[in-house]
Amino acid sequence: MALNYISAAEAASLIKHGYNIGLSGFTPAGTAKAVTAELAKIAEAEHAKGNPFQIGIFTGASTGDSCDGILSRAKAIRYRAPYTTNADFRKAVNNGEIAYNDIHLSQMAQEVRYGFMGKVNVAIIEACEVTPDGKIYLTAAGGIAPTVCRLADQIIVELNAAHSKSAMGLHDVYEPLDPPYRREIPIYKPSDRIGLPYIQVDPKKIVGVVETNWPDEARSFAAADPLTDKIGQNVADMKRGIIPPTFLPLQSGVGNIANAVLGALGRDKTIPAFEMYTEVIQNSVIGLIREGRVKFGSACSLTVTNDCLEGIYQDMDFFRDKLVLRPSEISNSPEVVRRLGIISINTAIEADIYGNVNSTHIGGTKMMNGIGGSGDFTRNAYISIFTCPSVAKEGKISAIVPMVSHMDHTEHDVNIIITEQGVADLRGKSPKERAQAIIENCVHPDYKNILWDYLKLTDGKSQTPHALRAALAMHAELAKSGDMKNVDWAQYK
Ligand code: 0RQ
Repeated sequence: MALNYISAAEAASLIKHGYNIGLSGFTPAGTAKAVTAELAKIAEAEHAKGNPFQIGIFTGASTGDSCDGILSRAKAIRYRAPYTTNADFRKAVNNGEIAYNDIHLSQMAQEVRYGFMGKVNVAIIEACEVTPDGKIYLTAAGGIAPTVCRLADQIIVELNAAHSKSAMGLHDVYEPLDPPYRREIPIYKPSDRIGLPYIQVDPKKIVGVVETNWPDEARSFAAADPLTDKIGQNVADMKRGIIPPTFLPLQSGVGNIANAVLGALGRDKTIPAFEMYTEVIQNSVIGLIREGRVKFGSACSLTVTNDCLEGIYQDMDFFRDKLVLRPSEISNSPEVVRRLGIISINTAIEADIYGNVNSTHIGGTKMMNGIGGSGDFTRNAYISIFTCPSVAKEGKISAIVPMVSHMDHTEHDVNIIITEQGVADLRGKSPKERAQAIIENCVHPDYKNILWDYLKLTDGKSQTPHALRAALAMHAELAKSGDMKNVDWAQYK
């Protein structure tokens, strides 16, 4: 059956008000771009005529500006799941304009399959190749593409020449059966391949192929600075402990700190060359693969700068047996993470003195990005680590507080907290012992006495001592005076 080549505008016109669209991609890597940009124009035109036009978006993780950004500004999104990083989307969510369902990334594909979010009407899939018999070769990310391709009534392929056809073979496409028929996911080491290098779809469902040449919209990272370097070094220094001599596969979150942490781990030659079983591969990991410090990378996406991606495509003969991209429910599978014994490293917005972590909300109410894959890895890791600078906003905010204003990762799941000040190893400790370790090692000097004084307000004896009226007083003080340091415990005595 011949493929039907159409324009991005023609493809967008197939998407109607009220539809749910399923997108390829995970972070700005591998996501649809051209059709969503045209869809925003349709939404704006309909709104100008006084007609409603809004859709639901199901995807792997964040997308780029040409999806979440453009569609948010066009007020074209009714519902979206999961993780996003776009500032305009964030603004719309916190203004109450978009229903945002922030779920664990490993659960996204199965919740769509279970029907929890409604029907997938159209899938838009970025590909580096598509064949008339329905083989779709993905680009820089796996995401939930296999699932939305299978469930959607119609598939639009964005055939993007900015991705080299040498990406063919990078993917290992595997979709588990749903309960009660699900079996184990047979991955026993990060490099195991268990599926196909393409998504096989019914070619009759491919309603159009849109040819584009649109590079991924991944952010570039700030160069490591003394603060991120110190955090990275603190992570490298905590390798002591009960880790097998062969070391264990690493997962690392996304962002400047994560990038710096990987850089520091790579430089520390007392750590043997290691493997990654992670969701996102950033620039630093590609450098470490080239240097032989990382032996293998299993991930959901190559969230790298475009020059770095170009370098990988050009050196595919070198990278082919050192990288694999998987759907997010496999890259982040709790079953596989627990089996392999992953060391997970993610970034906190804030942590409390007992080890609970807030990864998603500013001041307890405003969404930042979302939980991403941090929960998939943290709860199931061999060792779970959270890093963050000890203070934010020129020192007016302490990242360590008496009680987190929103909780994503509980004290039961968090093993180690690391700031530029030092390392709090919480393994094997009771809550009261954890509080001592966290305040002593991780808190900024400006806040140490404030937190010791908070503990004096408690009975000091309970399993988890709190003075409940004062537990969020540092947040309340920030809202009132703009500086947590002004908190006055006297009123809570
Ligand atoms: O504000 O943007 O105004 O400067 O939060 O903080 O320090 O730049 O750190 O970019 O690495 O993001 C947790 C959000 C950190 C991210 C989070 C302010 C701070 C700054 C950003 P500005 P930084 P990063 C992998 C795994 C959750 C999901 C996850 C994230 C802005 O890492 O989304 O881990 N993680 N997924 O000033 C108020 C505080 C603050 C604060 C920082 N306590 N109070 N503001 N900020 N701490 C990803 C995937 O799953 C795909």
